[in-house]
Amino acid sequence: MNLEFNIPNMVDLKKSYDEDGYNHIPELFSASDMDILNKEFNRYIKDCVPMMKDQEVYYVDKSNKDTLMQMQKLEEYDNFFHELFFNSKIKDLAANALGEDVVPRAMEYFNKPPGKSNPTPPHQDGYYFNLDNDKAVTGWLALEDVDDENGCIHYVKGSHKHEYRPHGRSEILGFSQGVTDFGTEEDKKNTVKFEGKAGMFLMHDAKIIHFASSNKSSVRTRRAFGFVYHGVSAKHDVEKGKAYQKKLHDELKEKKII
Ligand SMILES: O=C(O)CCC(=O)C(=O)O
Repeated sequence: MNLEFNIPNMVDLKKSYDEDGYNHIPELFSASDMDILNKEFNRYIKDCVPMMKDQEVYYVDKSNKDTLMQMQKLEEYDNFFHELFFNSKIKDLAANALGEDVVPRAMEYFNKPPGKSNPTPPHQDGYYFNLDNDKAVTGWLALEDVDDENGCIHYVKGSHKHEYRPHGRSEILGFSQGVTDFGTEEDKKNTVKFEGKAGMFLMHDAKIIHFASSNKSSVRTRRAFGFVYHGVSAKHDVEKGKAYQKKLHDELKEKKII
């Protein structure tokens, strides 16, 4: 893999991860490496998306392929992305954040197509993960410039130090649950937004509250990869996860959303 990872001091990263609940690396990849990644991803869309299962690919409008908005398990369909997820410094960053070796769980794609996207509701990933502890992280790589207009990520700094907040059905495709009591003074005070260039990398704790607005642009997309890793100490209740996914899948099928 011919990519150069621009990684700051790992000890400092660990310290800020523990304190804030996330890492922010403004330029993990240079503009030229982002060109390589985006070319590989365009190839992926052409060659691999047609092979994916319907529950792994979500469209805002499934009759319009230009509205591709979310994908799961990219690593299973392509060697380049398998390597990026399993054997690159992104995995080292996850292990550094958690303070233990990690197991890759799923590589994801998050887009907000112009004019049609939903907001990302405030949520805590660990609420969906079905783990017996909270040892998990999600890496998030901006594939293009992100800002207020196209829906950059916001974290509630330090929220990983508290208990899970109550979640309820959000009715937003791809984010079936959201925090129901979000918006307290503490939430507002501690919210930090992450505008940045293509190549900006974030890595957040399973318990941190995060969200993004919809894409308000009529021309820009808001494309990003997600990289989910568990710590080796976390046990995944696979059956519980599958049962939830099946229930969700059946509901979405019935409503003709997927
Ligand atoms: O890209 C987004 O808007 C949401 C991403 C997200 O929720 C995550 O990476 O856990």
